[in-house]
Amino acid sequence: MAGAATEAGAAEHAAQDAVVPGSHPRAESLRMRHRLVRGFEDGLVAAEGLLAHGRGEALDYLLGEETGGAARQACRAAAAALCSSDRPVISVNGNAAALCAGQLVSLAECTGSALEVNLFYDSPGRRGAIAGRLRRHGAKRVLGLDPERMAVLHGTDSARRMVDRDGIFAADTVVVPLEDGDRTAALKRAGKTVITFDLNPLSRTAQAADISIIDNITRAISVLLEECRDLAGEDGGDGRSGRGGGAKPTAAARIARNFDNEGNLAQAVRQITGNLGRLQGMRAAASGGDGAAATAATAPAAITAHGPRPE
Ligand code: PTJ
Repeated sequence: MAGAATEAGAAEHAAQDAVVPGSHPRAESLRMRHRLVRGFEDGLVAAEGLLAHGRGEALDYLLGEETGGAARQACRAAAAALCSSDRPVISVNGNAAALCAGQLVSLAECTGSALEVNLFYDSPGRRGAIAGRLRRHGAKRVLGLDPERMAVLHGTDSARRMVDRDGIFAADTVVVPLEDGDRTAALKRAGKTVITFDLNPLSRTAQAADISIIDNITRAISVLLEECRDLAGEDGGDGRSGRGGGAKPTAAARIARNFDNEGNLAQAVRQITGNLGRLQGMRAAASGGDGAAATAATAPAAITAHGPRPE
């Protein structure tokens, strides 16, 4: 049954992707746009979600549209945190569901996490559409749908404050992909470990989270899944076997605990400035200037993620 659902979900994505010719130099980027527009037409994605994707695209361009070392380290730490948590929950919004519903379901299965729909631009229709998409990709249970079971997460005034009593409210670790700001701080105040996917290393969410994966969710989710499967393999069981007592769980918990988010964000910022520096170097070289000097000038030694004010 779950297999048939997964196949239906995969067929849905394949049909959407087929519209973009594989030979196009920016095929992957166009496919992502297409998924979001279809997600909007199907009632999953908020109109504002399309704009949010545009902001993400610009940052992805600066990151070089590749998963850097910082993002890989963050994925390893996130896998360790998920596998050593007792009640992990993956919060799903419209953009995340449109871009990678199937992988979110796989991640939940692999790590024993619950899936909960939680929206900024909330409506019962969008909640239902997102839950339907997750189910078509094999999700057996989706939280965040029953108004009777909702509780208030204090410290944020947006619709995101309404969380499922059995889900985010009771969670010890929450994955919040493509988040919009103050909820991460509220989740942290409630004692939860927060993992985010965010292309913007300067965003409030990225800076407030415990583990910020600075990469496009469409790429990083596969890396995270691989890391979770690796950890599960090391433990000789599924992703959940990392929790409880014993030597391996302690190792996973230690990886998560020792992760330096601030240092990792600074590394992501260097990825951006390095790319910009290379570009400036190329320009200078093309116009006969000193490219090497220009590159060095634009790649300061100690960049912190706290330079410009986060939005
Ligand atoms: O579905 P809803 O109602 O919950 O609304 C979802 C959006 C995304 C509209 C809402 O959360 C929002 O407005 O978010 P923001 O404030 O635009 O923040 C989203 C963050 O995600 C920004 O920092 C973007 O750079 C980043 N982002 C956008 N696309 C991606 C991304 N990060 C990773 N992968 C992406 N594909």
